[in-house]
Amino acid sequence: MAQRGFHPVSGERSGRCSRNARIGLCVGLSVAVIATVVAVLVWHQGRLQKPPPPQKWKGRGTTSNFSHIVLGRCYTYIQFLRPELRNRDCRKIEEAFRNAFLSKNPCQVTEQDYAPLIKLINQTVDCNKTVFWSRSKELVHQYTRLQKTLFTLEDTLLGYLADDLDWCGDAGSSEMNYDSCPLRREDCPASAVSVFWTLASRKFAEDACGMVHVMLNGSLSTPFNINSTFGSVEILNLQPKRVHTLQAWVTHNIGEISRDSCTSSSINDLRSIVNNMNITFVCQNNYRSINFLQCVKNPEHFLCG
Ligand code: DN4
Repeated sequence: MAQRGFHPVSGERSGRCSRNARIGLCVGLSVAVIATVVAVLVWHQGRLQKPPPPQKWKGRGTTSNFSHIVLGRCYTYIQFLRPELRNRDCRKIEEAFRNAFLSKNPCQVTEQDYAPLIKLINQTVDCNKTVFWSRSKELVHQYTRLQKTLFTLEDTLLGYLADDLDWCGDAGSSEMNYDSCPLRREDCPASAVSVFWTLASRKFAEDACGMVHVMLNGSLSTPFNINSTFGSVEILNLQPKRVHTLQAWVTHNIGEISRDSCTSSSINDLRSIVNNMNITFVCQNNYRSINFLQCVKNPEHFLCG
């Protein structure tokens, strides 16, 4: 007969063995239960602690499908509009645009944040082909769409990508804020969008050469507004060593009394600023080519007969 407490074959003490096994099993089970409870608690806590909602601003939120639009515009531009840029990497360009403002307070985005995007695009406009504008967006783009050798900022890849879009991120999230973005005049003067346009406008002006043009709206009492981006950024960043003449086309809405806006006081202000920079100023009232374009839309008007 086997001795009590000894296994008949191995000779080990079977009583202590089963007690140790039970203790081990108990400890193991307890650890598993505690781990499960902790995991459930952490998971539950995580569900309760959603990321804080993005900051609320007064302007429209990021344009829906922002990334898709930018990518699509980029391919359209390099494939069809300006195939000379076909070696640009649209995926990298779209990514650099997004990274400039994502995960950041939209009132603290800097020009430096857009530097990688600008570097990737790297486009130059030939001398004599730069066209600025102020308060004449639709007409100037109708004109450059026909005169394909002329470029407004929105006819360059950088401006083309961003034209009419809104965008902003949020410091507490890696997502775009589709609900609201800062308004330039009410939330912060230097929003992600505003910094972009000021930078793009400055660079566009700095790079201009030869004779440059500007289309101004003569139907306004002040066709030249010193506070506009043209008046406060572009004019001041023309390089007199590169630009010899600024030609202004002052247009009037068809059917409105056509006055000689080139002698108006705001255009005289522009003339003084430009002349002080040692740049020649030339002004054309109701430039004929642009009149023809206006008449396409208003063929019945007696001035178009
Ligand atoms: P404008 O006709 O007074 O302004 C044209 C549009 O651009 C308006 O919707 C402006 O918004 C908006 N805008 C102008 N400056 C900024 C800025 N810094 N940040 C955000 N939006 C802006 O003419 P302008 O002389 O002020 O601007 C036109 C000139 O600047 C052109 O020669 C372009 O090269 C360049 N630019 C173009 C654009 C664009 O295509 C934007 C900015 C600058 P709001 O004033 O009605 O709020 O959108």
